Amino acid sequence: LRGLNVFEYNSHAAIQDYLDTVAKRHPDLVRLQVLGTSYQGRVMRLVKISTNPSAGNPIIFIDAGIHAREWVAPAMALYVIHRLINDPEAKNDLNGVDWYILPVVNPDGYEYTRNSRNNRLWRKTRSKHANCYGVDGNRNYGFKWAVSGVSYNPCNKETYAGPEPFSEPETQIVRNIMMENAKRMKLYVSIHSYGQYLVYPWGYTGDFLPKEWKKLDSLARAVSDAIQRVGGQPFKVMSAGKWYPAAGGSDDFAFGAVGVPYSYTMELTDGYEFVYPEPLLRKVLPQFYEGFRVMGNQIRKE
Ligand code: ING
Ligand code: ZN
Repeated sequence: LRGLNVFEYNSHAAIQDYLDTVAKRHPDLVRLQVLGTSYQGRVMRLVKISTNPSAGNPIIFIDAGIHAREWVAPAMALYVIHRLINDPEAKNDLNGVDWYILPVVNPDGYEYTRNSRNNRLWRKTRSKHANCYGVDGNRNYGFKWAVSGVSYNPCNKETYAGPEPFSEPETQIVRNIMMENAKRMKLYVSIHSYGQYLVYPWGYTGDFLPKEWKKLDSLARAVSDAIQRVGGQPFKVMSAGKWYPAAGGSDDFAFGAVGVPYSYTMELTDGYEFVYPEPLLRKVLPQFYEGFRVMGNQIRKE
């Protein structure tokens, strides 16, 4: 693995090196697409894993790390890449499904939490608005933007929605991936931490559910069951807005604006808040992988 351990928290640069390595070793399976750069100029690349890119297979799109401090999320995304590429048993998971993975949506924030002593719990991007830094990427998407659960104050450290929808280059990049692949994109998961929740639209309101909520709910429960079967912790399954209403999230945008039929926010781990112990990754990442496998199976048979 050329110096990268998937059971550790890796830097954005190390992750990029790893992606170069796997793309070089598996040109038949892996393509890297440069999407643009973050506010501070870090490269953002989409990992496309497919045994047959020209078949027009349904796409599962996974992103992680929109919130800087949620380190287990990029680790999970990278682990999914690792399994899909290296595990002979995971070859089944590649049948008839294309996996598109963006492991670090907010690389500026991620590096900020890694490198500055006092900011391990930074959440937002690192753009500058008024005299303060950062936007909550998961309040910045342009569907029912800012109608609930946001701050309008650029200095709010948690939920500042931004001056306008998609003010951030990082959320623009994710929006573009979704729009460009809208027809084939059948499932979207945004990985976060923490709390062991698997939630689906709507996030902007808890007053009602989308009419397709039963499909969303039952797949989420199947994912949770699979994780439990291998000794993992089950997910609490509900609509995001029933948990707490907040608008401008990526899952609502995917579902409501792009028309992705299955759309989720996945909150990994519980008991350690945002600072999940690195030694436990070896145990939980393989458990969570079983959940992604169930998602693949569902999309394949639709
Ligand atoms: N939680 C998400 C957040 O952005 C969420 C989940 C989104 C809940 C929208 C409800 C509505 O607040 C974390 N951990 O970031
Ligand atoms: Zn989050």
